[in-house]
Amino acid sequence: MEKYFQPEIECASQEQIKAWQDERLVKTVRRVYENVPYYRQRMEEKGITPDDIRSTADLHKLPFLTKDDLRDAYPYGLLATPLSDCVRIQSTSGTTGRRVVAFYTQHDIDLWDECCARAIVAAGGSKDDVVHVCYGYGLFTGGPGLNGGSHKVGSLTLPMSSGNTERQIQFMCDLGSTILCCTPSYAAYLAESIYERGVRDQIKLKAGIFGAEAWTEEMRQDIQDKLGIKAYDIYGLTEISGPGVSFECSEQTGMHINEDHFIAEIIDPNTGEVLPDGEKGELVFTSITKEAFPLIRYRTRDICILTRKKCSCGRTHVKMSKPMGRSDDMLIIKGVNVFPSQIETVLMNKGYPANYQIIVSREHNSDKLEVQVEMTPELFSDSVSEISKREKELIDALKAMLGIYAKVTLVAPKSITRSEGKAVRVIDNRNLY
Ligand code: DLL
Repeated sequence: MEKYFQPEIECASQEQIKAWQDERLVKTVRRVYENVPYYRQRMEEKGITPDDIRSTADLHKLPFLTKDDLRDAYPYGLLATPLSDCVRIQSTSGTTGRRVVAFYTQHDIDLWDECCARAIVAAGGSKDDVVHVCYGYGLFTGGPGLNGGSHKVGSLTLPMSSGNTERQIQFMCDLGSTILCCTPSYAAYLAESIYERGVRDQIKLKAGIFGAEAWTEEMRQDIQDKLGIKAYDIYGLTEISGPGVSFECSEQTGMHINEDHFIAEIIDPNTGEVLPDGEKGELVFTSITKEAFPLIRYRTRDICILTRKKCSCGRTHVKMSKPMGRSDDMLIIKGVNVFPSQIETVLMNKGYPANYQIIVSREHNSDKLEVQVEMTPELFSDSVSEISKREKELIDALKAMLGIYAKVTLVAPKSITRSEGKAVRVIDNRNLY
């Protein structure tokens, strides 16, 4: 049996899982109430104390936490341990200004690595594998998470980070990578490049662990066929630790949530009402084993379904479907989280009116972002060089705000169709959900 397949935990009975969750929830709530003034205040506003939380059945009494709360509490407001006990910070991608930062003690890193190790083992990984990690390293959690998981499993780890496709393929051939970890769009791009170079027979890949963005079953099939591998989904978010909150097993029909560390709920995004298993709604997480940055009832904005059907792999932890959309307007472009409001802020700061359209597409497995911006009659110009200068200015300002390139097209006044209802700001042609 592989070291990080932990049947005593991953195949535990429902009663055992509930017992762990009950005990850990009670402890976590007491600890955050005592150590984090933010939580204490929010609980007091609701008229509850830790004595009111005796088991998971009382979870619904606790207030939700949102990304805005995290931004308000930036940077240290939700820290539940002394800063000197923390050994790492990671951050969500793409947001500037008040970012969301997550803190980790060594214990938190160990648990996170363990979650990623479970994902690697579920994808067939062992100490004999060469795990090729081309998620980004740095503040983004993808690289560090899978890197840590691979070390725990004892696999040989290639910390490639993203980019430099030529070198990725060369190392893959020379060093015999067997498990590829990256975003599904980069996997598809790599597959295409490997095909084009005619080196498919030099590749020893057997599995891929792909996540951080939405991808379809068609895309999975395409990557599997082109690379001759099994492609597994992995889910997570920085706020709750990073990748490995849930992961797919050999059945490839949804991702097992590590229920010994996280309690999952599905709620109606409009009313906040908790929905039964099998119903579609917004996923909410409570972390019950984290020291530095435990989040209680954190609203992920990801829309999905939870199911507890028996799984052929033997794992008993609840499964979440692939995210089927978001309950906010966040886009994930090239793996970077982008809010339309950030684009609007840039345009307003540069004196443009709020008549714009964001067009997202996917060409050759790479996301493309275009912003069409209407000029006012005052800004309008017949001079091509004047227009290109303004477009370049906006491209630079958007790059500074979002961290990624956006093509900017200035269009004539009144040329963007006006809507009678809500303005259609985003046209996403990728059909991801
Ligand atoms: O994307 C962590 C991660 C890294 C997950 C590597 C998997 C692999 P954030 O940048 O904080 O963290 O973005 C989190 O990405 O709320 C989802 O909307 C989306 N997301 C993550 N995994 C998946 C997935 C990382 N497998 C946000 N399918 C989440 C669809 C995903 N969406």
